Order: sequence, then structure tokens, then C-alpha cells
Amino acid sequence: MKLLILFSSFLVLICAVLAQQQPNDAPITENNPKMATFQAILQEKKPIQGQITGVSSNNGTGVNFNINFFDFPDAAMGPFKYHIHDLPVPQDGNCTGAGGHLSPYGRNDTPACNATQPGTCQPGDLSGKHGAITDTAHEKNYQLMYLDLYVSTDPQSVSFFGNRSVVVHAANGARLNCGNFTQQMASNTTGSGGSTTTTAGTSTPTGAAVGLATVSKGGFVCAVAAMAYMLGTM
Ligand SMILES: *[C@@H]1O[C@H](CO)[C@@H](O)[C@H](O)[C@H]1NC(C)=O
Ligand SMILES: *[C@@H]1O[C@H](CO)[C@@H](O)[C@H](O)[C@H]1NC(C)=O
Ligand SMILES: *[C@@H]1O[C@H](CO)[C@@H](O)[C@H](O)[C@H]1NC(C)=O
Ligand SMILES: *[C@@H]1O[C@H](CO)[C@@H](O)[C@H](O)[C@H]1NC(C)=O
Ligand SMILES: *[C@@H]1O[C@H](CO)[C@@H](O)[C@H](O)[C@H]1NC(C)=O
Ligand SMILES: *[C@@H]1O[C@H](CO)[C@@H](O)[C@H](O)[C@H]1NC(C)=O
Ligand SMILES: [Cu+2]
Repeated sequence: MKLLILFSSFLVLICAVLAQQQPNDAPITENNPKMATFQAILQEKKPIQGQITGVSSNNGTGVNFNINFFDFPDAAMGPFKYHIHDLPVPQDGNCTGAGGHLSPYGRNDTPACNATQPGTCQPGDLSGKHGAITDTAHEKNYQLMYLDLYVSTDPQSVSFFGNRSVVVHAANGARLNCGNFTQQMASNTTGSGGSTTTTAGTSTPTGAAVGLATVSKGGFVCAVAAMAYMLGTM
């Protein structure tokens, strides 16, 4: 009996430790190649126009985004959300083909991203982390800049977004528009033309999924053990 109590309190302790861990946390990306720039332009003849551009931050930690969206449909269709999706847009422009959100650490779409803990969100969930587009009735031209610490301009990183796409959604999830990210030449505007600073920067692989599998397996073992224990005491 004493042994059982000892075992169960041990179990509770393990479970508490496991519950505290965030198995889906995305690491901050570092050593992103200098000046690497990727831009996605929304398709013409679809609702919402404009572009989103991501440039490696100056110190290589995270990516600076510059967003300029306009020509919104009825504001009642909002708030509008936008994400980096896993796949490029097919040639026919069908946004369904972009697949799901960029989520290299296995985080699901639900629960919704809590912006106070951006590392727990899907790296691709830009509007979850930085805010959805709400005030389109007054703000005809949505412009925003921010640093996102969880996506990468390094093709070696699982959080690399440069070969993927952006999708803009209505509040009901409908995919209103989308576009491929494509690499831009580093814009070094010293004089006229031709200064193509190629971005052959340091490409250090970014942090791998640190023990992700182990942690989620641990959670499963924990649940099974707890269930077995409960059954045993009945
Ligand atoms: C990189 O710069 C950002 C601000 O631009 C800062 O928050 C961050 O601490 C810096 N990281 C390193 C490793 O210097
Ligand atoms: C997006 O990129 C993919 C891969 O390069 C390409 O096959 C596709 O045609 C592009 N889609 C559009 C709409 O340009
Ligand atoms: C886009 O692709 C989806 C899935 O393949 C399909 O159901 C839908 O009809 C397509 N939409 C258009 C406008 O072609
Ligand atoms: C988001 O996380 C903070 C703690 O970082 C917590 O106080 C808050 O309740 C959370 N919000 C939601 C909606 O879960
Ligand atoms: C995009 O690049 C990443 C990292 O190099 C790679 O793992 C992924 O398969 C690529 N995705 C596509 C759709 O090409
Ligand atoms: C632009 O090019 C000039 C001359 O090649 C160089 O001195 C400068 O550092 C470059 N600026 C940026 C932002 O790369
Ligand atoms: Cu999306």
C-alpha cells in the first residue's frame, strides 16, 4: 500500500513536469543569412491585393516582415487572417493547393495561438502572433511591420518560408487570396542598377525539434499510466 502511494505520487510528479513543458514550442531562429529577402504578391482579380515581404533581421535573429494589403472586401467578412502555408500555390492559382499552415513542430491549428506566448504558436500563424486585420472599414490600406522570431530565411531550417506561400482568409476561414514567396535580390540602392549583393550568408542549421517526439511520447505514457493506476484502484 505504501509502495502504491509512493508510486502514485511519483507519477503525479512526472505528469506535472511533463504538463509544464510545451512540446510544440518553436525555437527562435538565429543566424538567418544576411539580407535574404522573400516576397509574396497576392493574385490579381481576387479579393485583397498587395504584398508581404520578409527580410532577415540585421543580427540574423528572426525575420522582419513588411505588409501592405489593400482592396479588402466587405469588412463584415473580417477580421481577416493570414498565414504562411506549407506549400506553394499551384500554377492555376487555387489557394486550396497551398496546404495547411507552416507548422514544422507539429502544432495543430487549435487551440488558437496565444500571442503572449508566440513560441507556442505555429511559426506560420502570422496573424495569430501579430494580430488579425480588423479595421478594414476605416483602414483601407493595411500596413504593418514587425519582427517574427520563429520563421527563417535559411533554406536549411525547417521554419524556412521562402519556398512556400501566404494565404489571406475571411473570418470563416475561406481562402480569399494567396501568393508564392519568391526570393528578391538584396536591394542595395547605391547608385543605378546591377548591384546584386548575393545572399550567400552563413547558413547554420537552426535548432532541430529538440526532443519533441520524446516529450509527446512521455505525455502519452503518462496518460496511460494514470489510467492504468485508476483502473487498478477501482
Ligand atoms: C537581435 O536584435 C533584436 C532587435 O532588433 C534583439 O531583440 C535581439 O536580442 C538581438 N539578438 C541578438 C542575438 O543580438
Ligand atoms: C508557385 O510556385 C510553384 C513552385 O515553384 C510553381 O509550380 C507554381 O506555378 C507557382 N504558382 C503560381 C500561382 O505562380
Ligand atoms: C480548388 O481546389 C479544390 C481542391 O482540389 C477544389 O475542390 C476546388 O474546386 C478548386 N477551386 C477552383 C476554383 O478551381
Ligand atoms: C495567454 O497566456 C497568458 C499567459 O502568458 C494567460 O495569462 C492568458 O490567459 C492566455 N490567454 C488565453 C486566451 O488563453
Ligand atoms: C521548402 O524548403 C524546405 C527547407 O529547405 C524543405 O524542407 C521543404 O520540403 C521545401 N518545400 C517545398 C514545397 O519545396
Ligand atoms: C551596398 O553596397 C555598398 C558598396 O558595394 C556597400 O558598401 C554597402 O555596405 C552595401 N549596403 C548594404 C546595406 O548592403
Ligand atoms: Cu491560412
